[in-house]
Amino acid sequence: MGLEIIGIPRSNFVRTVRMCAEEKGVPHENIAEMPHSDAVKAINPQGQVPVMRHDGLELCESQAIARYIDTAFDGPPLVPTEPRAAAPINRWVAATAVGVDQLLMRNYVVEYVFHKDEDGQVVRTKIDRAIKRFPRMMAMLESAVADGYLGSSEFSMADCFLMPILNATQLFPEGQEAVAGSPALKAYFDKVAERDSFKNTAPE
Ligand SMILES: N[C@@H](CCC(=O)N[C@@H](CS)C(=O)NCC(=O)O)C(=O)O
Repeated sequence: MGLEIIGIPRSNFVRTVRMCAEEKGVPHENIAEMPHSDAVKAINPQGQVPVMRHDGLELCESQAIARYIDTAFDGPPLVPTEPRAAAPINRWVAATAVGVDQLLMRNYVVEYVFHKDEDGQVVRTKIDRAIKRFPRMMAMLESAVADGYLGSSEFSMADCFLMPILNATQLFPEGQEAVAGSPALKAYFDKVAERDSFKNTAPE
């Protein structure tokens, strides 16, 4: 059976693993399941997306899925094989999937999209706390992309984790302003956004 990536396309982590598949040239089917659907919980008891199915293997957790796609298929490596070259990529994959995602997605984008009061107004408590931490986050990312890509002078798996987050962050005013005010980060985003892997995984 071919590669199935299960989870709604607007999830940043679903887009990450789809970008990995695209970069490797691996055809895949995206099955747009919501988190906590029965189909997702059958693979991940925590109900989070993405989950993956391939040739009898079922897997959850975006970092595990990305590494499986990278190592199980032919195509350009998304993490260098040489340990010292791999080290910064692994560092930025982890930092992005945890700390960057927590601030920019969970405490900002997700609050804008899902946390509304009974009149349908966005509840800004967490958002207002999050945006105070934007300057330090943007400064960290600005210096991390100084060599052209995230922690590297070459495209890697780390970029597949960061790009969907940066894209979603810029859908809201403070996020757009923060990225626009970080020239290296904005130039990085605009450059990587030209890749087919990014374009072909855009949520409808
Ligand atoms: N550690 C998980 C996190 C995945 C995650 O947070 N997915 C979000 C969508 S982007 C989700 O399923 N949220 C629903 C929930 O946490 O209940 C991974 O890397 O796959």
